[in-house]
Amino acid sequence: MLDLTSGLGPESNDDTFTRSTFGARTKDGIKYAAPDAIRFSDIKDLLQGRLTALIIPQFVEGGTAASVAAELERIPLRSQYKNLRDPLLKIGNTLFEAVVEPGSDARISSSGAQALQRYFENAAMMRHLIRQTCEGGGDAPFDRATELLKSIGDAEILTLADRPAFAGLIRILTNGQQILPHQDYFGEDLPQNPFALELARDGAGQLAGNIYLQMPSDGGELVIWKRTFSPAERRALRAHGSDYGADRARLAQPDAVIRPDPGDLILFNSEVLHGVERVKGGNRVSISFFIGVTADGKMRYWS
Ligand SMILES: O=C(O)CCC(=O)C(=O)O
Ligand SMILES: [Fe+2]
Repeated sequence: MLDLTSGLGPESNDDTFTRSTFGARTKDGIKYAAPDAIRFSDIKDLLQGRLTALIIPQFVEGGTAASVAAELERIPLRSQYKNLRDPLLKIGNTLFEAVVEPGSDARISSSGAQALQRYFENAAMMRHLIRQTCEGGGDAPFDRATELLKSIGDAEILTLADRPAFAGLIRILTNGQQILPHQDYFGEDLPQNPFALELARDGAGQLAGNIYLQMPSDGGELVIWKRTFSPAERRALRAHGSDYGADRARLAQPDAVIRPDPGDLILFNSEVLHGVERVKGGNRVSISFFIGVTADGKMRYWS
């Protein structure tokens, strides 16, 4: 039986700004920066709401992003979220699925130990498969993202009961699909875990990171509302027929609508409400992960 209660394991504001400007530029709470301009203070700014999003344009060169997306789309081992009705395709398994009961509101799975055992076995295999596949396209973008985090602070894969989590989920949204507004927070899935307790402290929090490999011709924007709704508020806002997301019609205008370019890496606070606009004309392929940041500055990533 696995016990998850132990172990854890220079800038400017200006109007002449363009996305391709090197160094760093901030406009309307969105910071665009080259990889070598990223600092741990940017992570803090995202956690504390001074920044809505941090965009690293062309983190993966456009041609590489396209070839990696094409290679990844050939992997037959895809799955859908076991605990969501929406048929969202992905390669790799999320911790959320392993610990949360299908269709529940963040209740821990009763088949917990077995599901977790499978999750950890799958994690190692899938990380290997995805890395191999990406290298076939000439690059391993997720490894580069974790190298970037390591260059700015203490960043490691999240471990649970001394076993490494899976990180670097491939998400494929097909024509007509969207991700409804939701919040992602480790503590809601595993509230008693020591890492969850660390993330609940003042100055700690959770970011989402996505590397966009392929974008549809229309739609697929990342949409962010800079506010957090309680579980009860989210239940009240829930879209008809959805077991996770809010009804857009009941929400105010979002604070940011970002259309990623292929190759961009974007970080934002996953604890605020966010979603993805309906995809039209082609698949949207991304590599998705979370970063839990503790009050003393440890960054632990998983998917
Ligand atoms: O794909 C995106 O732009 C964001 C997906 C998302 O909900 C997340 O990363 O938490
Ligand atoms: Fe999310």
